[in-house]
Formats: sequence, structure tokens, C-alpha cells
Amino acid sequence: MAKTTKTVEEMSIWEDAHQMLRKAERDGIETAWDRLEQQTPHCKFGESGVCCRICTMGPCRISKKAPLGVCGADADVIVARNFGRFLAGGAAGHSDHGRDCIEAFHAVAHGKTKDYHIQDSKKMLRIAEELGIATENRELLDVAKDLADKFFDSFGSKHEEVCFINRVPEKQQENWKNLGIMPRGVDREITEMMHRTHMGCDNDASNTMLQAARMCLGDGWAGSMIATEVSDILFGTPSPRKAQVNLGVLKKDQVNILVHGHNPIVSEKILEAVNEQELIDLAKTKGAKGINLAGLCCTGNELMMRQGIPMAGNHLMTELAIITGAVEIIVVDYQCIMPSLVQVGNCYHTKMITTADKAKFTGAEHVKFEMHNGMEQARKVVRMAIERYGMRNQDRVEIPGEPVDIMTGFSNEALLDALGGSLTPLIDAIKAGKIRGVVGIVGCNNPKYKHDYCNVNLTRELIKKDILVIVTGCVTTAAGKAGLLVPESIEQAGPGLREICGSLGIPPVIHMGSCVDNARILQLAALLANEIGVAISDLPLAASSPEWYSEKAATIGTYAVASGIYTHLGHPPNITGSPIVTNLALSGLDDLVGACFGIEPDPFKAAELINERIKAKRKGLGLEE
Ligand code: BF8
Ligand code: SF4
Repeated sequence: MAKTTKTVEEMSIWEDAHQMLRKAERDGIETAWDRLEQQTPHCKFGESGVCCRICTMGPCRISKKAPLGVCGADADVIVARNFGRFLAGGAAGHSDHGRDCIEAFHAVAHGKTKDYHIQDSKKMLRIAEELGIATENRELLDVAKDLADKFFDSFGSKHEEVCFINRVPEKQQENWKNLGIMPRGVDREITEMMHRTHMGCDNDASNTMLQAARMCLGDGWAGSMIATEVSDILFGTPSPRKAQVNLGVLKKDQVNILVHGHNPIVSEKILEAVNEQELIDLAKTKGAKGINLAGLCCTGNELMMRQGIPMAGNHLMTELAIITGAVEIIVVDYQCIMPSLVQVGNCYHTKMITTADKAKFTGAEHVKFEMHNGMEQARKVVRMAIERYGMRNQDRVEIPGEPVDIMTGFSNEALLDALGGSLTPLIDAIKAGKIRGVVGIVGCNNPKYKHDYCNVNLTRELIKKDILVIVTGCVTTAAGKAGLLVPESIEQAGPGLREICGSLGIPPVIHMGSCVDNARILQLAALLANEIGVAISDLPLAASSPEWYSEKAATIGTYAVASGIYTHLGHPPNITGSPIVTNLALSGLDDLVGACFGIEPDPFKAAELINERIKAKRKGLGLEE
């Protein structure tokens, strides 16, 4: 097997990662960095998006010598179709997660489960009222039944628009209607995207991209937004709390269980089980001091936001977490889980447990979680972990680093509380230029970059410029490890941001959750726009995904742009083979929806790019710098 030629310092900025990469080398384990090198150089046709595999007259690949596919499709059409389908993957991922949340909520409402409950009935009633469901003098569960149906309705094709369109500022709504991109139903838009990109259907690149925008808006304002709201209803709306991050959160003398994936439905039950005295006692009989639960990636974000459970690492730390040799079980639901984790686990005593029929992994053990048996299955998994503690070879255990403290739990509700109940202090600070703008830095890791280098440096650069940063997804762990998610990090912020965050006692970098929780950022943008009486695209806002890799991240970027938020990406999606699609992304969309994408791999230059945009928006609103 070919190993990467990079040094560990070139691979990641983190000491805990370096230590585990050295251990990987000693233990003979291959990681994503090694496999990247084996896959490099990547296929140029694929990279620029001009390889078409949509029918068996092909595959066709476009070059100067052969500018058209067998059917006559050109590079623009092929790129648009490929990118449309790429975005459909992301929208489907978030939205199917959202659907699973509704199914749990529906089961609760209809009394079909004893394992899940409504934890935030106040929020549930507020949303029911917001969506026109009668609440007065009604049983809570009756309201829940109607609300679950209302959410399900947003997935089909019965309506002209999805349910949370009521949150979208008027000007954006008008814009979407004029462009014909008002999302009608989550599934409908995804299906239509697949239909349009069948051979011989939508052969106009710009038109295909407009459908892509509509589909992504369906993800942002429905699929993801519903996932977030229902998760809050079932597991509680996050409020500020402390937690810790990095591999140091694993414990040498305890049973370690990692939860990985996205949906809190599984991980919340595992958390309950690890706190049961009977299981803790059982662990002690096996010589462990207790049971330690830690998160990875977005399910880690969900548990950290609501319960303060520590985060072991982000996307590129998932293999490295197992290389500690200290993990008994890694329990996964779905998305962003490298299949390699099974093999890495096999090199130690670590077992992967899959829980969803839609995400099985060859070599893993399947413990199916359903609405009626979540708790029972969670206990089973925890017992398996306890059993495996005896199989751990403590001589091979190496847990690097000391945990770093963070502050988490900033739902919009919590942010409003911190602001004293209204957005006015934030808006005043923006008007006064103390907070010059707000930027959401979201998304992933990608071994093509030095791990977390861009995530951390971009965050630091922006807060220096008095820009409030909101983080979600895998950027959270990066910001946390860099010490940016605690109130003390105001020292690194510009004077205005330092003053405002200091007086509120909040960090200049706010953790808002997992990737579906980017819907919280959309909602905040809408609240700000409505409060000021402008469109979202008029606000000094931006988004960024510096180290993105996934279809979901591209979908998020697209719904952000279509919602009027300028979005920076570290590298382009596979669209550069089409002048039409590339120009649309980099500038054309600005004329259509008031925002576009910007591409810049260097985080310092990216900060400048974003800053210029914020300046222009401030000027547009007549605000002084
Ligand atoms: O949804 S940030 S690597 S874990 S895609 Fe995945 Fe990217 Fe992490 Fe969460 Ni989001
Ligand atoms: Fe080739 Fe056209 Fe078929 Fe694509 S749809 S594989 S370009 S013939």
C-alpha cells in the first residue's frame, strides 16, 4: 500500500492528529491522506464535470476533439446535469434525515413509542401556531399529530410552497416567484431534478441550474429546517452550556463509545443508556471506571449542543479516533461515515455498529433502531461496548492531547435570550459598525487541504475584522480546538466585536449546531432582514465552506446563495468545464438572486473577499464603516 509522502505537519494543524498519524504509520494503518495520494492526479474530465454517464450511448467525455456527447449534449449541458444531480444527493441526505425526524415525531404523537417524547412543548406549540394549526384547548398530542402531518405535507406535491416559506422575507419570496424557483415540495424538487437531468430532457444549462436552486431552497427552508425544529421539539432546544473537544476527551480507564453520523434519534438513546446505573455498574465489574460517550461529526454536534457531550473530532479525525486504540464501539447512523472505519476498527478491537437499514457497512454489526425499540437497542449496544472493554489491549492505547473547553448551545432562541429578548442590540451593533457583519463558516474537512488550516484561519481573520462568526458542522471542532468557542477568545476579536460579545458574555464565534442546523442561520438571516425591513441579500452577511467535500455542503452553499447570502468556497465544485454554469455561479446569480459564489483556497485572501462583500452591503444600507 502506498503511503502519503506528506509530513504529518503538512496533513493537519493539530497536535492530536499528528500524534495519531504517527501511530497510524507505526501500526501500519492506511488513512484518507494515503488514499488521496493513490487517487492523485484525479481524472480531469471528472474534475471539470464533463464526463457524462447518464446513458449507455456513452459514457461520453468532452474535449476539444470531441465537443459533443453521442446525443449531442455539450459541456454546459453535461456539467449542469451532473451538478444538478450532485446537489440532489445533498438535498436528499438532509431531507431524508428530516423525514426520519418527522416519523419519530409522528410516532410520539400517535402513541406508538414509549422511547421518545416531546421535550419542548412550548416550541412545538409556537411552531404549530406559526403554521396555522389551532392550539387552544387542545391536547398536546392532537396538536402534534396535525403538526407532523403539516411537516409531511412539505415533502410531497400537494402545495405551491413548503411550510416554512412564511419565514422568508417578502422580497425574497417575490424574487423566487418571479424566477420560478419557489420550492413546492422537498421530494418533488429532488425528483424533478432527477427527471430533468435524464437524457433528452432539460438541455438548457441555466434552466437546469434554476431547478437546482429551487431544490436546494426546498432543502434549506424545509428538509433541513424541519429536521432542526423537530429535533428541538423531541430532544430540547439547545441553550448555552460548556463542553470539551479533541481526542483528549477519550478516557484510558473507561469504556469509550463514539457516536458518529447525523441524526440525534440514535445518539440521544445511547446517551440515556450510558447514564443508566445498571450499565455503569456492569462496566465496573469489567474493570472500567465508567462509560464515556463522545461524539464525532454532526451527531456529535447535536449531542454537544443539547447535552454538552464532548466532541472527539471532526471528519478527518474519525479514523484517527479509532487509532487511539481506546474505542470499544463506534455507533453510526448515516452520512459522512468513511467505510474505512470498519477496517481501521479491525486493526484494534473497535467494532462499528450500524443502526439504519439505509446505511449498512460490510463488516459492521447491524443493530436496527426503530421507534418502538430505541432504548432497548441502545442498551444492547452499550452492553456490547462493555464486553469489548475486556478485549482492549491497553499497551496499544495512546490518547493524545488535553481536552479544550468550549461554549456551545446557541440556538436562535438562546441567542435571543443572550441579547435580552430581541434582536435590537445586535442590529444596533451592526448599524454602529461594532459588529460589521455576520458570517456562517460551515462544513467539512477535505484531505486536499491541510486539515482545519483554512477553517481556523478564516475564522480568526474574520473576528479580527469585527465580523461575528457562526459555526456549524465540522468547522465547530476546528474553532473549538483553536480556543475560539469560549468567551475569553474576545481577546482575538476586533475592538467592536470584543466590546459587544464581552458585554453579553458570549464568544465572538457562536456554535449553532450540525449541518442541518444551518437552517438556524437561514432563520436568523430572515429575522434580521424582516426586522430591518430589507431583503436578506441587502444584509452584511456571508457564508463560507473553506474545506468542504460533500454533496450536502454544496447544497447548503446553493440554498444560501439562492436565499441571498454570498458564499465563499475553498475550491469549486466539478463545474469548471462549463463556462455557462461557472459564470452563473461566480457572478450571474448575483443579478438573479442578489448573491453568488466566490472561490478562494487561501483563508487570508478569502477573509478579504468576504470583507469586501460585507463593506459593499454596509454601504448599500447606508451604514458607516
Ligand atoms: O453534515 S460538515 S464532513 S459531518 S457534510 Fe459531513 Fe461536512 Fe462534517 Fe455533517 Ni456537514
Ligand atoms: Fe453521452 Fe448524451 Fe448519453 Fe451523456 S446522455 S452519456 S452525453 S449520449
